[in-house]
Amino acid sequence: QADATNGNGNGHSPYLEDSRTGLGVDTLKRAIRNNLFYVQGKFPEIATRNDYYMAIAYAVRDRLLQRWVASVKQYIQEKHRVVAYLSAEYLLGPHLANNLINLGIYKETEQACKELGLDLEWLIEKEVEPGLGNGGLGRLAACYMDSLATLEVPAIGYGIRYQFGIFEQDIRDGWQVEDTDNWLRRGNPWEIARRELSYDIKFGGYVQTYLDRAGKLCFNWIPELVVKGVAYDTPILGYKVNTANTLRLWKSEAPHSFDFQSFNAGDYNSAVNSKIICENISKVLYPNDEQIEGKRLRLQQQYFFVSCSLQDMIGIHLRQGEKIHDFHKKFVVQLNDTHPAIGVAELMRLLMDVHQLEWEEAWDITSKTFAYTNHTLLPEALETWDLQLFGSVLPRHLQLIYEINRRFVDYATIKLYGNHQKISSLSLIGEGPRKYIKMANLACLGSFAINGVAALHSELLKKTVLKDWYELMPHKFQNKTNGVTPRRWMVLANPELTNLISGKIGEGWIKNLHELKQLEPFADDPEFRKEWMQVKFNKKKALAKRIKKRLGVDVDPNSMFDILVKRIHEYKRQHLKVLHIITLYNQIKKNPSMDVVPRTFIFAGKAAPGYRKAKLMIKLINSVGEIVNNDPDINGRIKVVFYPNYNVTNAQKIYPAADVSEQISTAGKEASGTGNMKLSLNGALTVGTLDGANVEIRECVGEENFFLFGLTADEVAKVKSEGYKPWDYYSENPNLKEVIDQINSGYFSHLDSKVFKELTDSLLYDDQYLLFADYQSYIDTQAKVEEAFKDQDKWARMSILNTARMGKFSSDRSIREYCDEIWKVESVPVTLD
Ligand code: B1N
Repeated sequence: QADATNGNGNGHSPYLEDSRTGLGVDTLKRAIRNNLFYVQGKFPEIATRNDYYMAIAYAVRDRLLQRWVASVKQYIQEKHRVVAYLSAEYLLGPHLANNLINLGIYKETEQACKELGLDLEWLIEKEVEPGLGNGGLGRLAACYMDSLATLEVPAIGYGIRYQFGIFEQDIRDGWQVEDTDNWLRRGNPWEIARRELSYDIKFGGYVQTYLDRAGKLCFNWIPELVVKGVAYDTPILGYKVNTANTLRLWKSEAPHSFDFQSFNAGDYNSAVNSKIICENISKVLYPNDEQIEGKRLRLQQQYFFVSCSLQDMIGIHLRQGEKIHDFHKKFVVQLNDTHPAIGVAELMRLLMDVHQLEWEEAWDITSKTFAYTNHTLLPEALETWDLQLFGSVLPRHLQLIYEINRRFVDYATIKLYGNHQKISSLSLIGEGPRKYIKMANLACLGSFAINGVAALHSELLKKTVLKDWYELMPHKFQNKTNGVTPRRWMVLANPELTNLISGKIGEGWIKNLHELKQLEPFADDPEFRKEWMQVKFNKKKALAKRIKKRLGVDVDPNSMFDILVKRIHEYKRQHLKVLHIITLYNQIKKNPSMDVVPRTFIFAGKAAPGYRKAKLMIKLINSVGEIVNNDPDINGRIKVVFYPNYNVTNAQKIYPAADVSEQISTAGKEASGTGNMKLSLNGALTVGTLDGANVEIRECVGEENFFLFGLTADEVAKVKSEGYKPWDYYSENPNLKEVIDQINSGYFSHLDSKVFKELTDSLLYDDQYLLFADYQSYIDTQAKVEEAFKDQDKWARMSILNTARMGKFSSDRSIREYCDEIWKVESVPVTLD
């Protein structure tokens, strides 16, 4: 038999590879066949596509487990310092292909499948991705988990195992329709339930105060509800290393499957009810990106996963025979925005009420444990909790926050010599018609480091929302510019470009993205440019095929693919893009024979279900598309497409096909952006404002390879302070006026002039995000884009230089900086025995 392999499947080794760890083709074949039989209980004649997917997934999982067990074993035995990343969201994307790449067995598995008569790619497409996040923040957490493992840093990601992730989006009659995301429907081969790892989490009730025998004041929290949190672990493997870290997500359950007291008393309904209430906590992800909803359930979710996680960390620490006093030496806890900021009060509670430490020591440990990343300046995204609501869910934490605040205000009063305005802005508690808790302030006070996610964002933080904190504690403030993992966003999403690049400069860039710099000389090589553009064309052709299949719309892969994909939000200004499209449309209508570069405008993104204007923006895009795509005067020269259900899976198909990357937020509003990085890495040229990480991308790729437009953040602030009047721009710019009047006339809505009124009125009379102020600059810049695209050779050069100069934007670089400058953790190479 050809089962004896040496890991390359060539059968020359004298020993038989273990079918659960071996990496050779023959061994993989054997593993897949075995799994089909012993895990799925099927044989080839009756196996479904899903059976085969599962058989392969379990084969890969076995190989992950070997590395995972080795990693955990080594961390425990050698007592390493560990990073705990706390995030309410992880937008992982499909696992199978990523794990094959990181294991280094994509080719071997492809071959094994082929020999079994299977198409690996077809099976990969079968995977339902875990959509446990909204957008950039959740995806960043996923990239960071990949980089932590790749850099061999001991780390645990903690979060929530939502039963339903981000909703699935469908478009009907141009409108967004939401459907539930039942991602666990067919089971999840990538997780391992850890039934034995569970914690009781209390909610509501009241706090008893008493003196113990030594006369010490003690607090006893008597809850109204107790929920059990059960750990579900997903191994996260690094790229071509043995390190596999843990992503530990908590599922909420009832402590007993029934409330037997009620059940025996005949109250069946209330018995079942309590089970439902408990399970509700991890039931569904809140689909609001950067728009907080002060709902009780959301606070319960936050506390639930944070308390489980901190109890888990303390357990790990104490089981290693260490002292509670050294907790902050074992763990550093990164707060991914304020969603887990309740951890500051919870660690105080655990240290004092459970582990009997005194206040001073508990605070010393707590404030050496946490670090806080801020992800937004938008006022509507800054979390606050109504104090009454907060107290009814977390009565003990309310007491603790009052005490933390009392001590802090005393300190601040002396430091600030009684500057009341400043002190009240720094206070953890806001006053108004109703009192509220300010989570950003709790995070700032309880953390030893505070960082923004791009250079501009970190500067603006210090000047605006966190100004008072910066002045009081400047030493805490840092910048950590975001990054993305080249494994998923190049190697996996764009194997063709990966091969082209590696053929010239080797594979080192996959782990050290700065090496892409070596591509620069090839930008002058006509042969390389041709190959480069051929890869781009093939990716465009593949996307065009998907568009045809999904939407029935024909798009020409020779046209410029102009791409705007991200969550739908007014500040991201998808409607500015629409104004450009209509302007172009009007130009062609007036001069149908004009020489215009054919363009395909591709939009994608979800709107929060309760965000009316965002949903209206989707309708507007589709309505404009319907007219433009079918107008004989246009004759297919411009096409508008809204690709439904933007998620990681679809993003992997879209980025590689982009010629133009639209990054057009109002300057000062997008904290960083990460889609901007993925697009440029895949050779798209950016049209962008000086916002978020665009600023740094432009610095790196060179201003001659970036299409800049619009006001700067400072100018935006100035225009606003001087009393911005959008109407003036409207009345003074005939093209703009024509576009707005046309939308208002019902031209794109079957003559119904009311459909888009909410949107056009908000532009004409408010225009918070300064679309009108940036309109002409945007139109002029788009004309330059068009000119540049006409010279395909020059375009190819610019495209290559974009990729070649993206080295900085690897999440490996970001994580290195976090490790060195915040976490103070070191790499631990894992050895397999
Ligand atoms: O975080 C990303 C950044 O690249 C984006 O610029 C930023 O918009 C995004 C509340 C958020 N900020 N805030 C959120 C998400 C969910 C939620 O419930 C806020 N997302 C961002 C990564 O740094």
